[in-house]
Amino acid sequence: MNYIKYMKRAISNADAFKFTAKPNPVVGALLIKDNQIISQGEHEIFGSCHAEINAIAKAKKELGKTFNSFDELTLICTLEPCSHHGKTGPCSDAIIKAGIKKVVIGSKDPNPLVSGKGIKKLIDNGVMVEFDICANEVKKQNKHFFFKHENKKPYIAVKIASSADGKSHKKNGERIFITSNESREDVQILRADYDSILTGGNTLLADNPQMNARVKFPVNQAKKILLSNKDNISYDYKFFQEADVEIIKERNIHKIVSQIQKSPINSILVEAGPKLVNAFLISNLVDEVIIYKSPNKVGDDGVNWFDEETTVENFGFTLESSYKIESDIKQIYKKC
Ligand code: AOF
Ligand code: ZN
Repeated sequence: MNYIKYMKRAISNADAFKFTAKPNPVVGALLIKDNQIISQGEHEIFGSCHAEINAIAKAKKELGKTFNSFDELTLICTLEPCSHHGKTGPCSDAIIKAGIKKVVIGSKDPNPLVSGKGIKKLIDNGVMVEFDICANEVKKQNKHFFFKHENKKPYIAVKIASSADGKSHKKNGERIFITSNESREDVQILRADYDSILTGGNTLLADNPQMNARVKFPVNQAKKILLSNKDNISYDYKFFQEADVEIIKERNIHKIVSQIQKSPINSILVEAGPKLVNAFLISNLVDEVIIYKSPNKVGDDGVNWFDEETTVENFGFTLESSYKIESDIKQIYKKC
């Protein structure tokens, strides 16, 4: 039987939850009998039931109507069913308990807690398993999740707003908006895509930023990470409002990143001033730089993002894509 069209359907179904399931991967599952879909389930919200569990629960309502026993059904799932006790119980146990005898998997789970163990458990319990059906599409859909586990580091992007003459802000601290309203709206959507947003104490004090994703769709908001070694930070800053904030005193960027790697976070968006941004770039741990560039100049009383001779290319980045947002330009640079 050709399972590809069902796998593609499960991938599309899962996509609806990409902002609410994170930092978990999005996962879709279908239970089919011959060429008929009996039920569809997805992992909808971080911490809630996994896709397979939702698909099984929905199918139970059909039992005795469209099918008589779970051994008549094939489970299609985009990710290897889990085998661990996380926020929920192991899906592989639930599949075995339901009596499902055939499972078709998109990609193996790269999470070391699961990787291969879910498949082994199913096979050891007499379930027929096929895997690597549209695996690349599943990886692309969950790129930060796969990146973290395959590269043993979170995906790190640095976002900056720059004037035409390469400035970040004014030397006298006067608050100015470098880029347009439309670019700042785009940043909201960018934030929605990340598991964590990281900034430094100087940006907190100078700008009092909120740094959450102010978008019109449901989002599991990013964890906020503040790098600061000050002991008496006031919690009145907007950054702390309705947020899960971690303050890290460590200064070594490699140590900070490996600490974050141990948490469920797959991706970090760095939104900070020139000092911290340059420290991240020098650490060689950054995977992407996003520049919102305005056509307006700030002039000599502005602070440069980079030293005279330093450009983002000097840090090993290449322009991958760019597009206009009103009068600004958004440029995406990747490591190559
Ligand atoms: C599945 N089905 O729908 C998803 C899976 O803390 P938990 O219990 O939610 O477990 C999270 C981990 O489970 C996650 O890191 C990934 O390895 C796997 N995700 N597995 O069987 C699902 N979302
Ligand atoms: Zn699971």
